[in-house]
Amino acid sequence: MAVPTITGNARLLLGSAAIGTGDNGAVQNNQDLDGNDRIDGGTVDMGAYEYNDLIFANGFD
Ligand SMILES: [Ca+2]
Repeated sequence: MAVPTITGNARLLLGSAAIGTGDNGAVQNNQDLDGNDRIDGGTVDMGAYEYNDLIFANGFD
């Protein structure tokens, strides 16, 4: 059986529909795959990475 693989960059971009649309109740780690806070802006983002805009490092996203 083939195992799915991912190549490339799966980080979210500004304007992504995945930003702020995750389920905070499903979060199992305090950090994303980059080691950043898993919940930024009050609601987790969908996917393995939390969107982090350095301009809004104070919590807005
Ligand atoms: Ca977020």
